Amino acid sequence: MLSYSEKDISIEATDLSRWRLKIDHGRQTWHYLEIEEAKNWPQSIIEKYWAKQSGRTLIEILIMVEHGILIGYRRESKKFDKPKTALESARKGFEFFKLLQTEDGHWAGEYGGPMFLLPGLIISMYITHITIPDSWRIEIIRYLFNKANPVDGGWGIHVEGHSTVFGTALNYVVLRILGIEADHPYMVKARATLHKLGSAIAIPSWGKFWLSCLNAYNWEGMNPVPPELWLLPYAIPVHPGRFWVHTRAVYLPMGYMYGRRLSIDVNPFIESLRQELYDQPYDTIDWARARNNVSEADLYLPQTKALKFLNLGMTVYEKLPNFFGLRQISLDECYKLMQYEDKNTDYLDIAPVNKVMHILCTYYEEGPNSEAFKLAKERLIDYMWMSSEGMMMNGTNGSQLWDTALAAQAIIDAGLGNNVENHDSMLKALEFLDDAQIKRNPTDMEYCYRHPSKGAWGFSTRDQGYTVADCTAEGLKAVLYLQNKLNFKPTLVSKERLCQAVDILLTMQNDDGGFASYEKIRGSEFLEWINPSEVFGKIMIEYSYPECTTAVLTGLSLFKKYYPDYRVDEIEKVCQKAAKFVHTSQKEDGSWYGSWAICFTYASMFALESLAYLGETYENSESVRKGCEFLISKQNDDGGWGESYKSCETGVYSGLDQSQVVNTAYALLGLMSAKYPDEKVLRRGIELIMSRQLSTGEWKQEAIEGVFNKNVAISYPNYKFVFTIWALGKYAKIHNNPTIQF
Ligand code: LAN
Repeated sequence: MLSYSEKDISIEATDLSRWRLKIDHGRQTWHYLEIEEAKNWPQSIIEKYWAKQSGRTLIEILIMVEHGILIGYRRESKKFDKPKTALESARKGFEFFKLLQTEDGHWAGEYGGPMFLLPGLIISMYITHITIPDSWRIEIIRYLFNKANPVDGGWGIHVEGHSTVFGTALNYVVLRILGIEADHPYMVKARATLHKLGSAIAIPSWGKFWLSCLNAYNWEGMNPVPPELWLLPYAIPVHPGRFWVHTRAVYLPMGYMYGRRLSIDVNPFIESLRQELYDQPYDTIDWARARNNVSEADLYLPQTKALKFLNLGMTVYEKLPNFFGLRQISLDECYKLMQYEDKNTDYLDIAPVNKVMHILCTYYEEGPNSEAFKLAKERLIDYMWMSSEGMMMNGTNGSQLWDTALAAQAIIDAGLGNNVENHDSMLKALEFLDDAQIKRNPTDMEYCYRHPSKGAWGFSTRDQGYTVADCTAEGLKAVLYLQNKLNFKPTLVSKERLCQAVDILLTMQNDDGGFASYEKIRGSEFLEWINPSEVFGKIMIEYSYPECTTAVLTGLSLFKKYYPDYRVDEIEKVCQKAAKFVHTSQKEDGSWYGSWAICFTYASMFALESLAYLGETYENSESVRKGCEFLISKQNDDGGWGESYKSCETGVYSGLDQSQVVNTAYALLGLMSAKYPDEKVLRRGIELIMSRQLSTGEWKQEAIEGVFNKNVAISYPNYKFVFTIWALGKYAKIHNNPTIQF
């Protein structure tokens, strides 16, 4: 058995001191520079393995060295005495976090976690003959070796998950494409795990798709994804235009590839993969049976009867003659919609999964020398993130807007925004928010099933261009904070543009009063019965989410305060309906379920904050009292809170014995919004956060923070700064900055 303890030392790495993050209007691209070039460009590091040992991200280290905080191996300069008060701790925390702000005013960060993104990228690059730069190759190998499960050598659906066929088979293929031999000890171990889990036959449908493109699986082994679905009238409940925006974005190119059964020609390498991935000869595989074969280790959502029935129907349909040339007509329609997606997002596409599928489709449809293929290729780098453990593919092209909007509010709420030394940082943040607001609607938006976006903010950059309800609300709030709560009153975003953001939000409320993520709910929940993904929950349609609803509720309420003359009655009505949703979505035990970060502590923080905006506090609201009691019941003996991503997976609170600064901060912020009367409880939480602060002012990376689709964890490394500083500063404000002695 191989020891993984020293794996990062034995694995080849690039010279980490030569990596630089380039910033351009929120765009983040990592570059591996020549030594001389690197010398002239700040952000340099000295000790390459230091990062791994300290648990810091590469960008944190690069910046620390640049600012003289980190000099040499395991030595830190600019130390400070342990803060004695919560305010001092917040101030020190921001002193550090401020260094991570990029020159255009946003906070950059890694956004990894899902382990099914790199495979799509590398398989697409392999098929379309895009050269994989050597620096990427080395660092992706290192990342995957670092993230292999130490026990069995496999990979899960996300970095903290158990090994699955989806993760193991696909990342095994990535490593093979990148040049690792099949008899490498890591590969031998991973392969053994793969075979134990059921071999690649039992890979979930998205994996069947990627392997089929490679000709290492057979399209017959995949349940059909007929592109003709896009030709149905929109009135039909299963029209894909009604699906959740990400689901339709993925099934569009998938349908195109499936519809054409596009695979590369078999070559000796593919022959070899066909032998390695299966525990039986490739020619003997019964593909019809393989369609519904998914490993127990992977299965999150077993197939329903409705899905089995639909699959059967579609399989029969696939065998029928191609009436009226429908196949070609639907392929043309799919490709046209893909072109809209490319153009409307400046070739970024909504997320990494459809991005890399588009690369394949464009290659086959327009060829490698086409302008479209060239433009699409240039945007791949936007998804790559270089970390101290190697290179990964981010879950989006970054979390720029989201992190910056939250950070600005945190700093101002913490009472640090007016400190002279922070003026520049606040002004920069406002400049970024101003720049990142989306200034136009998508072209032919009705035709391509898009929600309007003029005046909205998205999750990452303006170019990506997708409206997100809570990002618009947090962007709006952050601008209102920055333009109204600072003594020096900077103003960059006009009232007209703030009103545009409000206009968008007012179009997004669902009938139940709640707000979803990107648009209003368009389909019936019954569509979940035909969720074909096997590994993701609740992806077929939009849902009203407590986090999104509460963000919009607080955003609109704050806007109304500063601009009481704009659409007040409508805002009032929308807020009342939203408030009702906040109440009805509260669970029996007083908590709220969070879908986008972990989990009950996260959503309860948002909910209690929004109820406070409505004047509901511990003293006067039964609902708030129940919310507080829920939080109190989960406080650990050390005064902190710790929640596992399992909460999101199972829907039942799952605690961690080891408190997490991030969960602790969420709980404290919720309790403080509620005006929870027992200060001792808060104080214990604050003490925990302060005790975890390092001598540089930062907090160490702890467990992964975010989640999506019930089953996938994703990291938000900036949360360990944003929410801790926010909680510390708010506590100091409320409790008059009492001295805390250690
Ligand atoms: C995100 C990230 C941000 C997140 C919040 C703004 C925090 C949330 O409140 C609303 C939903 C949203 C915008 C969101 C939706 C789903 C995303 C885009 C992600 C979790 C990041 C990655 C994920 C995307 C679906 C990953 C690609 C994978 C597929 C299964 C298509």
